[in-house]
Amino acid sequence: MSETNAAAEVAAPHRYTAALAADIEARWQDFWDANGTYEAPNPSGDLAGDAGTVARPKKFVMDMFPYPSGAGLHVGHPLGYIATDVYARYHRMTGHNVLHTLGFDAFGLPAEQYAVQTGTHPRVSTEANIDNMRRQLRRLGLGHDQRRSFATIEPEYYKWTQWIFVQIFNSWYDPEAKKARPIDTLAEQFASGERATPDGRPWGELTDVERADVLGEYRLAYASDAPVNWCPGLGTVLANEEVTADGRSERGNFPVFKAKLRQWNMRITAYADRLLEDLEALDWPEAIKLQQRNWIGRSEGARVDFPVAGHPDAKITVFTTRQDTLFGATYMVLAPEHDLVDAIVPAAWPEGTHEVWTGGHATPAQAVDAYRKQAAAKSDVERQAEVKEKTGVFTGAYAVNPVSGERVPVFIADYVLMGYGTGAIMAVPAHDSRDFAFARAFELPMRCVVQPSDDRGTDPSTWDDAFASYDATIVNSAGEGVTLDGLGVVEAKARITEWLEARSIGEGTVNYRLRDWLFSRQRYWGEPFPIVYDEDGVAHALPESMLPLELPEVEDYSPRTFDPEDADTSPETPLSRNEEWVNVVLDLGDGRGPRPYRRETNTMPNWAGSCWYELRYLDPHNTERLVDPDIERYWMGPRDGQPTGGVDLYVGGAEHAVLHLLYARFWSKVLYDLGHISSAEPFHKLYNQGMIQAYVYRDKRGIAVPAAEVEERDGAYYYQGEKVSRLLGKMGKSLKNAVTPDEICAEYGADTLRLYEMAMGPLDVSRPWDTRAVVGQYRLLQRLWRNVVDEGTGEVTVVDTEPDEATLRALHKAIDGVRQDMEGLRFNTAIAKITELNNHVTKVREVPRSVAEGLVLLISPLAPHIAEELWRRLGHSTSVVHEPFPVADPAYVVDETVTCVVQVKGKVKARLEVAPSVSDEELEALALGDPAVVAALNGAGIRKVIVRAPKLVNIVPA
Ligand code: ANZ
Repeated sequence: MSETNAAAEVAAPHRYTAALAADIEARWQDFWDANGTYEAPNPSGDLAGDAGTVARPKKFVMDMFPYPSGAGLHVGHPLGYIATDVYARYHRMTGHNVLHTLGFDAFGLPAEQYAVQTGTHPRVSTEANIDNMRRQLRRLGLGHDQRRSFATIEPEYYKWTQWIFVQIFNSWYDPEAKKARPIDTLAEQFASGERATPDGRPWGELTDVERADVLGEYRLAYASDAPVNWCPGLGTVLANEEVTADGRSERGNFPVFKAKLRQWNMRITAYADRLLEDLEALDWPEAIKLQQRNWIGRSEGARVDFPVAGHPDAKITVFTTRQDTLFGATYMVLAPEHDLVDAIVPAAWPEGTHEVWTGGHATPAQAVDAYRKQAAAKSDVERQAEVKEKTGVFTGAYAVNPVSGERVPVFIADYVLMGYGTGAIMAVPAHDSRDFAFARAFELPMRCVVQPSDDRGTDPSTWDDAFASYDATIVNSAGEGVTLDGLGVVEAKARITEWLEARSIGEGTVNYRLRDWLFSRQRYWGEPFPIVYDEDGVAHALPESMLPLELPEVEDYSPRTFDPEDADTSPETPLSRNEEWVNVVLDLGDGRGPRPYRRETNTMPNWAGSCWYELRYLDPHNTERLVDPDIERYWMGPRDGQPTGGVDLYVGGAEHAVLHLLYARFWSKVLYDLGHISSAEPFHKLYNQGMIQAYVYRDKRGIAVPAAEVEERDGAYYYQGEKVSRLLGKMGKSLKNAVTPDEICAEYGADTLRLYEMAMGPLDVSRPWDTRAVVGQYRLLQRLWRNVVDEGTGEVTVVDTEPDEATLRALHKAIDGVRQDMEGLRFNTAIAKITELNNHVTKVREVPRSVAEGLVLLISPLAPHIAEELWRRLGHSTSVVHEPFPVADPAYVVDETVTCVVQVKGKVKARLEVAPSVSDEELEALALGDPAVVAALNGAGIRKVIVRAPKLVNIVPA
């Protein structure tokens, strides 16, 4: 402590200092815990409570829950948590039953990687991290209902994650009902003959294995052999959403390869249309909705069959969004992995094959083989990149354009992806840029079938690029039985689709970019699948009585050591090493009695636990059900303005746009369809907070140096005497610029930190952290304190008098403004208004009690500890948390009045006090009604009234 500080403390022992703040904050945090201040009652069950509170309108305010990292929190993390806390507190004070809590998303790779390095069980390190985070969060004074907090790694929680998996496994999507239904209903359809089996045999004649295979084609959770993203570096497969644009793992930046592996998938594609449609009713940022729409990527087009010349049984089915350009299809491309390729490749190059088509290979088979190897090394993203150099090779086969009858060569090329559409395209080089580039490189013919709207003419060989437009007319498209010439694109698409359908060689279809969700990971630290395989390899779900299936102990958590760069390695799961756990004899209660089974040894991806956690907050201790239906309906059910139901405010980062937010919506819809919940959407209102950024200082070698030790001199920055560069970046341990909330709380108190974070700028905008600026909010709290408490004696100084007019106006304007800002999550402007009021009060010699109390109530959602303390000192015995938020008196909310002069025949007859915003009409009416003016006119008529609102009215009598 400096000498001046020490002197000040002697003179002002009751000043609001960091030490006093620490004392106040610890005391009130204990009080809140002891009194269950933030406990929100449920309408029934073990958390049932005060009926009056339950009868209030509900508000469910939620954060995206954190992963408990070993590094703990830095000041960037709680930005959203503080914002939701302020919002929740405001709503508690405006008559709502507010559910606000925070759990931990605690399965995941970092704890497992740490375990591999140190041998510490992931549970041990994860629990220690959770304890540390809980301590850090508690220090911030967040008003969480602690009874509802949990971590996804608790067996009591993941029992229900597994249970949901079983529900998904045991259901199928009925396209007629447009919803998920129990798989038994499908089996009944097969059994009754209402639905034909794939090979037409009666259901009763199928073996158990055959039936299981048939149903597996429909289940919403299913295992399949498919090309997946295999990441040897992480020893696991990854979902598309977890692979970066450069084809590497989002986590760890390892190369990702395509490999065919048997994996569990979730049939999210069945919900593509509903996931799109229901976006409309959600109160979400447009940018996130757009990302989801693009990710789902709905395209309307057609499938068209092209016969293969010389192979009467083979046909190539393409997906196109531009069937109107069918006459312009001059070649075809199959994805290199396409199943048909091997069947159509001839033994030798056909007569007259163009040299550039062969890639210099002696036979088509050699060319195809070499090209496939080359393509396998690239990721889908690389393959789709807008590179000018298009590569590919001729298969030696020809197909027939069904509308023109023309023979068109069939190529393989990596710009056609196996995982999209049918993995085959008709190429229309005149009207598609990729096809244009390819046709140029391979000297393929082009035909213009869409009239260019510019002056390039209709000979594509003279063009620089394809002419791609939807707003144009079709030309050169007349064939047998159908002509498209003169039609617009939309009509042409309809006409040709009809023609194709009439001949059964094509049909209109909708295609989605969205793929099914790859749901298994070859890792240890995740939920075990509640699945066992019988001796025939048929998968069975465990009955509910066997859940939770707890994660077993293993000797070694690490994935088998792989060469991270080698695509030919294959995964080995840690769980598979525990033979005793894997091989079991169970009676599944299905009438088959005890039998030997093998357990599934993959684990669920770390997204699973966050797909439904909002539901568990509602009824966290329920051992009988996922959530009690009455409790679920109370907090989540649809209501006016929220037709699909859901959480009232969900705050988190925009990076979850297509991962967590899409997966959680999908699980909600399945649970909704199966009748387990009443809300078809998990999150009604979504808000993305900005990021707290921090300066990163780097030395000459580009290495980050500790930001706290950098000195500024004359606008330049120095670390240990050496000049360093400064750039705004992320905050974090690795950039050596992390500031922890613990440091700021120690230096100023949690209330100051909360105010500073909320005052930094609009919540959705990223902002740079500046430790030196924090003191500004500290001073605000010191002035607030002084407005109520004598720093010397500690006595409360407020007086029981009525405030003057100016103070009343300042108070009610602040109340009015703060209310609006709180509703709109504009906490920065709310703080500005409170500061203005506080400054006004500072100038008042004796502060009236009503004004001091108003100020305390206004600031209490933002700075709850000091507010509780002052409220108590002002003589109240109850917590400020449940006090009603002040309501503005409209009479004082209008701005100060201005004086309007009213003249009759040029002479001043009256002065009116009016609002500055008064309209001409209002002012004229007021002036003409004024008694002095009426007297001056003395019954004379009026010739003219000149109004210059708000200052002047001039009346000219007749
Ligand atoms: C002929 C055509 C003519 C096409 C034209 C476009 C323009 P979206 O809108 O994204 O759905 N395509 C189809 N399957 C493909 C695959 N597996 N890999 C790469 N490209 C594929 O795109 C649909 C269009 O992308 C389809 O329509 C097809 O090219 C191509 F003037 O067919 B089009």
